[in-house]
Amino acid sequence: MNNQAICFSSASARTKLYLLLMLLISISSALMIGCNNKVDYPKSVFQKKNTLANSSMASTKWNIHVDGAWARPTKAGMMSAAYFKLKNYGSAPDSLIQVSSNASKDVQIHLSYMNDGIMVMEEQPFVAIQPTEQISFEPGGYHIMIIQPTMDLNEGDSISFLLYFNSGMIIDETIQIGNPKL
Ligand SMILES: [Cu+2]
Repeated sequence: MNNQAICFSSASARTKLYLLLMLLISISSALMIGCNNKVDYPKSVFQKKNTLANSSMASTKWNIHVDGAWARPTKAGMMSAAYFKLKNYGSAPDSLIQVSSNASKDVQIHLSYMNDGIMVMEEQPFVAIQPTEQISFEPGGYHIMIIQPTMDLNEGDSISFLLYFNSGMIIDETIQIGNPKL
């Protein structure tokens, strides 16, 4: 009841196209829940879903790894972004459809690109990844936008992310604050 209300109010701000895509994604995956990242589920709920997802997957058909993850340091209430590489080692295409984090109730998949000489960014309903494909989430491209983190994100800290895929797979990833290459 309460969850429904939260979903509704956050959905009203989105475009019709986005709603349509979300609807299609919902239909295509029984394990996908529409507004997860807007609701503070206890960790145990996620773990239960993770087990369900794994038991319904055929061995390595879906097998996606996260590599080199990091997020920008920032203060509570300011924006941050997380970056990583996704590599599909499986034999089936899949799509990243949603991300949640313990650092913020509002975490979005974004794409930055140049438009008439100006860098803009746009929320993405999903990011598809083909077998053997590697997709870089990096400054100036795809990134995970952390809207108003509820805590300071200091260099060396780590925060948790859950990456939801269309196959039902959920990756539980701990991400370090600060670029390890800088
Ligand atoms: Cu962004």
